[in-house]
Amino acid sequence: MRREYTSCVSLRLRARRKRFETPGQSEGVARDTIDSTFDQIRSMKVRGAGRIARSAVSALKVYCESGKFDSTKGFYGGLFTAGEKLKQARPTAVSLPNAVNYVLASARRKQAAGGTLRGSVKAMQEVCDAFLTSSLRATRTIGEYGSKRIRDGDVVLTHCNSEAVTAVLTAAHEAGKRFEVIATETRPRFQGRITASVLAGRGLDVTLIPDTAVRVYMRKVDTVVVGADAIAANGAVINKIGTSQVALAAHETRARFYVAAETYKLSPTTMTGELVEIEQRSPLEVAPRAWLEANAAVKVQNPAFDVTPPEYVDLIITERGIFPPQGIILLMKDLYGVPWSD
Ligand code: RUB
Repeated sequence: MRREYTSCVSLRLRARRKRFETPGQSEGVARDTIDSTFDQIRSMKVRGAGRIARSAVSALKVYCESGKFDSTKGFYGGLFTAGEKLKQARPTAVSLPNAVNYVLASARRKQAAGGTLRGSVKAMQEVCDAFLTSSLRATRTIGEYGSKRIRDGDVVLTHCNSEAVTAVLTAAHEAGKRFEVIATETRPRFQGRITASVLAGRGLDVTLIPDTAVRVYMRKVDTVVVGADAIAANGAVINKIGTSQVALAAHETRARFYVAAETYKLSPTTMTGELVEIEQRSPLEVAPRAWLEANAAVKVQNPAFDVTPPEYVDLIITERGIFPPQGIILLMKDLYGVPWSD
């Protein structure tokens, strides 16, 4: 479990399958960090939309700090190449391109404005730091806002492992509310065990259940709180596979269904009708190699995420306030502008 919290910066550098080319910069730690961060995200050693975003930006910061750059052009060129590579590590969590684009958009503006190499490097380090700080602050704020929605005596169900959700539940616990948490185990990667272990470690009352038991337990659940990898312009929520089944069961029993997500999980491209790509992962996460080989005629599908339609979502808790899913488009326009206006 400890591995789940490993910062990309401190990761042991590993053999690399794909090499990252850094124009104008010597060999070294920057390339290793970008490549190892890419691998850590892809292999889910770093996982969860928020951590993925911070991990990528931390790697860009290491790039800024580590090199002897030949020129400003070389520095920015390497940063753009690194950012573009990192964005490819996992397809669904929009936090990743949003976080990297935040850094790269700033780099484009600063490059256009001119300036010394030293000033450029320093400025980009500060941009990375600004993202990292505001990301952590956003999660804390969501915890504070979301905790007010948890009532004494509630039974709260959550699925997968989300830092935004654990922030909500921890803040409610610290505010003295007494409630019970049910955590689904979240097959095939069992992220629910992380949630259960983290919350129990903080003194919360937690029960771990198989995913297949959700409908049985939903009868006693008052509130569901889940995280998000992406939120579409229509308020649909893309989160760990199984979330939409949890939402259906909650809808049936009239349990409230809340989503806790930082605003950098809003997907701006969905404003113009783009769909969020759902990651398909290896069959080896579903069955062991020997079984797959013995049953070669069996096709295996392993989608990592699913889409919960807005009709099944009551509220989306962000650091900018709490919104019904239908209100998300207003927040998106505010943050990203109106896409068809330029
Ligand atoms: C993790 C997952 C989480 C969201 C939100 O999926 O679906 O619910 O990423 O997490 P995976 P957070 O384990 O495949 O990355 O609130 O921590 O950003």
